[in-house]
Amino acid sequence: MKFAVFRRLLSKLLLLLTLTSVKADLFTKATRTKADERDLRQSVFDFIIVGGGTAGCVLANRLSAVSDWKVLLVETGDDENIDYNIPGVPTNEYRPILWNYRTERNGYSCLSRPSGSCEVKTGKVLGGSSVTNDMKYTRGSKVDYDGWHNTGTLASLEWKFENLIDDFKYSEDNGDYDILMNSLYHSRGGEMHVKKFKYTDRYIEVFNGAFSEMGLRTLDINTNIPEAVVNNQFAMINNTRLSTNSAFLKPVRHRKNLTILKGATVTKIVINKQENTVDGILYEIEKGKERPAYVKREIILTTGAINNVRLLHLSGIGPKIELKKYNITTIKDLPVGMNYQDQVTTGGLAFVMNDVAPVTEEKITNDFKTWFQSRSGPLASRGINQVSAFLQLYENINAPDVELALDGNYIRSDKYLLTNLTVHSAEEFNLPLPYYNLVNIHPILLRPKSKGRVLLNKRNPKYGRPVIQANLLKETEDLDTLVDSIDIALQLLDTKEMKKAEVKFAPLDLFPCDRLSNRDQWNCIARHYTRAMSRPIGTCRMGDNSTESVVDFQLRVHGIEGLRIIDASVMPSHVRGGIFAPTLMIAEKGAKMILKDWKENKGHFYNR
Ligand SMILES: Cc1cc2nc3c(=O)[nH]c(=O)nc-3n(C[C@H](O)[C@H](O)[C@H](O)COP(=O)(O)OP(=O)(O)OC[C@H]3O[C@@H](n4cnc5c(N)ncnc54)[C@H](O)[C@@H]3O)c2cc1C
Ligand SMILES: *[C@@H]1O[C@H](CO)[C@@H](O)[C@H](O)[C@H]1NC(C)=O
Ligand SMILES: *[C@@H]1O[C@H](CO)[C@@H](O)[C@H](O)[C@H]1NC(C)=O
Ligand SMILES: *[C@@H]1O[C@H](CO)[C@@H](O)[C@H](O)[C@H]1NC(C)=O
Ligand SMILES: *[C@@H]1O[C@H](CO)[C@@H](O)[C@H](O)[C@H]1NC(C)=O
Ligand SMILES: CC(=O)N[C@H]1CO[C@H](CO)[C@@H](O)[C@@H]1O
Repeated sequence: MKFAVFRRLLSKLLLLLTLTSVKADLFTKATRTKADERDLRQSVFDFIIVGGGTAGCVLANRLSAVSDWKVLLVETGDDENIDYNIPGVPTNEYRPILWNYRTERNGYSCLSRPSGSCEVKTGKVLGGSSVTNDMKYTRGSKVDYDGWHNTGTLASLEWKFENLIDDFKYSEDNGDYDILMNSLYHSRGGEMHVKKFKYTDRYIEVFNGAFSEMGLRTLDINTNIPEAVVNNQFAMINNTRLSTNSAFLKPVRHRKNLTILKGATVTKIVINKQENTVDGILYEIEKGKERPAYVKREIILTTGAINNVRLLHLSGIGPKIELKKYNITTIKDLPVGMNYQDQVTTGGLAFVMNDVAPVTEEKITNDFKTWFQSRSGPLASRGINQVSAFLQLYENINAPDVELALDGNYIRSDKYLLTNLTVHSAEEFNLPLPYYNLVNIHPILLRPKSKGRVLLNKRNPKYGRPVIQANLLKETEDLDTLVDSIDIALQLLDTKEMKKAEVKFAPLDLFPCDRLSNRDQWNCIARHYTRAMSRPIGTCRMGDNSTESVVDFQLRVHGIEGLRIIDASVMPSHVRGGIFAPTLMIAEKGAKMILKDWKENKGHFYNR
């Protein structure tokens, strides 16, 4: 079996996906009648949700449950396709359903990545990044949330961990009994089903065993513990990816009070300058043709930490000096785009498995058939991705600093060419995840200190890619933590489990770091082969006042009435895990705040 055949197979799959999404697009356009559009123009919505991503789909469900509220959801992307829901297929590679952004070149990180910058890819499809992410369900640690709380600000008490557990549990439907036993943290009956994969393979056992041998216990990382080897739980049902679109939106699409507009990009939030209230939005289905939609109560922005910045700046909400450069009149001077943070990792650390049987095209085709017919087989798994180790490197707090995340990849079997294998080709997926003979160990820095910012595109502010000055690894402390964790990862090779299974260090081509040794070499590798995790936060952070934050602790934009931001961008700092589950929690909490405000304070703060 030749390498080229595998690539062809994967690109065939990609092409198939592209074609189906194009078809879906044509179909929606053809069936969207003139009458629908007139309806849209003539109606005034109680709520407009901008962005149908991870948080947006949850909010659309919760708000449209109130029968006298009319809700509009606007999403740039199109419908989700069943092909995106095969657990073994990495959707984070499907360009048609991604915002393909890059960080700015900075001279100290991402140095050997194309054009000296790192990719940042988030989802552009109904369900957003919950369709393109790794599906892992991790919540982070108590200290992270407690750190969002400001002593002295009563409203921020809501964000202490003890006051968030119920918001996590509200949407949870946990399918693993060993995990459910801890009922302080877990529950059943919500829309978001999470579960471990049943399917396992030899190397999942080997890595689990090796981490255990190193002293890590197998525990549920969502119970506020500092260290563990984790058999991950994933957002899935019946061995099928469960995005927030599938879990929250699809079941309520029939609601008459809910209008979903796909393939439409919001280009402006229209603000009444005299009263600092929102009138509505402008959106485009075809480039350059703006159409309005009007709102009575609130607009809720959920386009994520990068796209929120573009939209707010274009609408006159942002740092005055920045907006002035584009001749945009500032309506409210706020630090929108500042405080950008992303988790970070590095390529270059990989292990090889020498006795993996060659994978044939026939086998893969049969495995696809099996998955479609019975939702089982290897594609009903995420391969080695199912195992992670959370490590506490320093003793100051009771929480992990690094997650060692494992990514499997298949390299053609004449493996002795490995010395010439670049970091890039070691990381590029050739086959679905369950087929692998190389494992990249990605040490993820969970609480990066480095901060950056997002700005409008200089030449094309409206349609161009936002400028992401991510400043990854700017703080040397970040680099030190990453490299410290690599030392621990390398100890894996000394375990009996790894030796017995003949797992070896993969000598990748690490130019220009190949001449260095030890710590100097890993420092060099991390600066050259940096990877952004694409878990951006912070650009619309919550806080006390408009000098330091964009929204208050009720997620209302400072100084603009009727505008809230409810997604990952409001997080002031990272939590020690992924941000999918935290974003769900933020959406639940935000929805509760909206319901409460309109019930109790009607006729007071918001009534116009
Ligand atoms: C490759 C990858 C793997 C990840 N893996 C994990 C993981 O395993 N576990 C985990 O916890 N986290 C993971 N994450 C992170 C996590 O999934 C996301 O950060 C989180 O889901 C973000 O949610 P959000 O609601 O803020 O934004 P999104 O889900 O990205 O939603 C934003 C939505 O707004 C739409 N939109 C943008 N601009 C406009 C506009 N102008 N008009 C209309 N619509 C617009 C977008 O198309 C998108 O649908 C991963 C992220 C990536 C990219
Ligand atoms: C802003 O306006 C000034 C004066 O009208 C003009 O010279 C300048 O080119 C404009 N800049 C942009 C980015 O449009
Ligand atoms: C799981 O999916 C398979 C294949 O579509 C289907 O036959 C089966 O009924 C599903 N099971 C559940 C519990 O939904
Ligand atoms: C590796 O690459 C070098 C330079 O490109 C080449 O000379 C060498 O033959 C290659 N090694 C193998 C084993 O292919
Ligand atoms: C704004 O809030 C921050 C954080 O609470 C505080 O340090 C700062 O002094 C406040 N600034 C003003 C002008 O109130
Ligand atoms: C404003 C509006 O359209 N309200 C309708 C919402 O849906 C309920 C029941 O589906 C109708 O009774 C309302 O008229």
